[in-house]
Amino acid sequence: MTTAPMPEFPAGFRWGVSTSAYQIEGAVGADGRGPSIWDTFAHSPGRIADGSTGDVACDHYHRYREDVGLLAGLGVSAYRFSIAWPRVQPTGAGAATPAGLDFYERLVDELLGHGVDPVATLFHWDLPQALEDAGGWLNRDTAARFAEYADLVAARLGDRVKLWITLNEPFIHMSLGHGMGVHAPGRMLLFDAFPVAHHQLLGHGLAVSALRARSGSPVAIANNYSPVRVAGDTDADRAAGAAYDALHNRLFTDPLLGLGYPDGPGFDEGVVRAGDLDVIAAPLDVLGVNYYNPTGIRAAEPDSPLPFEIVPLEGYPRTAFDWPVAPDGLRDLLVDLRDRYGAALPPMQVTESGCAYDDVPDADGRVDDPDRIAYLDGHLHAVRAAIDEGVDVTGYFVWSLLDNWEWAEGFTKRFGLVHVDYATQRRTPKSSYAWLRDRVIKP
Ligand code: IFM
Repeated sequence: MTTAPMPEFPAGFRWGVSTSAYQIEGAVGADGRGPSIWDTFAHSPGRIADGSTGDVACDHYHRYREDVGLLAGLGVSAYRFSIAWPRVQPTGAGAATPAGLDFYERLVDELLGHGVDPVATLFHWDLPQALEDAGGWLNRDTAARFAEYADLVAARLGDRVKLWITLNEPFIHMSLGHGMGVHAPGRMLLFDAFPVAHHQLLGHGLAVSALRARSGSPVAIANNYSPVRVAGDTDADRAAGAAYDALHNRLFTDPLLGLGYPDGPGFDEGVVRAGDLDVIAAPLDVLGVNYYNPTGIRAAEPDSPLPFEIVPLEGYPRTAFDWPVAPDGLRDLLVDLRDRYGAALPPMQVTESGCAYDDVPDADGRVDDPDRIAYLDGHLHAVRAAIDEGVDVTGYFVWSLLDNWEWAEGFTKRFGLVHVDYATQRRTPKSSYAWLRDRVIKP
């Protein structure tokens, strides 16, 4: 597939790919790992589209050397992975299990040996089940436990991890995991899930201090954003758009950047204690931006439990997830974040951007994925357009290196630059892998 020439990116721009522990590692019983909420959820009948679990996933725990080889072949300067909390603390408390940290130490050293910067996310949704049994993120104590866990990880890896990311997409963990019940732990609290937002943010702030005490490396959080496209022109439609924007785009970022919580649906600050907002607003070195698509919003029907209605956006190509392919949304998002937060905003890195397609090997075993190439091409031009408008964006990570276990969708959605045959664990780089290497990273 031919695409327009890729514009140049600033010197030192960080090219990376992202993954997460439960989606690729497998080996759920290895080396003393405890159960997480995703083990429990995936093994509960009816929760996962294809009935699968992450028990084996991409078997990355045993194949990490091969996977680091794929990273090195791609030419990325960074790899964003997540650390499974239940490998480090099987019950979410107490001393670290050395074998769990050993795995991440081997991975980090392998990356460094290939000239790839390790970027470690501490929480990508796999909470130790024992903490969930004690209330999970509804329980304020989980924030303190998270900081202890951060301290244990940084004590071992603080000299080698090049960028820390505390939480991945706390909005998704709150909304899908605790509001709607479609992700682990499967709670359906709707707007009563607000304490999950506050306690994740508090845990983030406490973890920032723990990381800074052990490591000189920069600290970030990876938030998921979705620019709002108001479908309709009534005041009610616009109010619905503002409510959704507060929930998805501002609930986490406003307090992180020192503005406190915005007004929004169900934002009951009864759980917020004196001093919490200062902890949460600990300065960040980088804001991680995960972007997939904008969201269409209009006013809700009068009997709706929600103050907005999500509507499909017409006129865009769609991925296999039925998500609209809208690179303009990424440019708009980056510019809007700069305009909204001004001097309070640290440099941004796009910590996830990618798409699912039904990629199948051809008779010769090759996997051609022109739609992914077009997707990445459009989104990279969007990042460049934002940089041209003066926005400080210093990196871009593709989601994902490998096809992997896509949460409630199981193995039915393939996001990888590398195809994985789950029966054999054979990895096959797709045409997008070669395109990214040859046209973007090492032109
Ligand atoms: O696979 C997920 C990832 O874990 C978090 N961000 C979105 C991706 C695609 O749904």
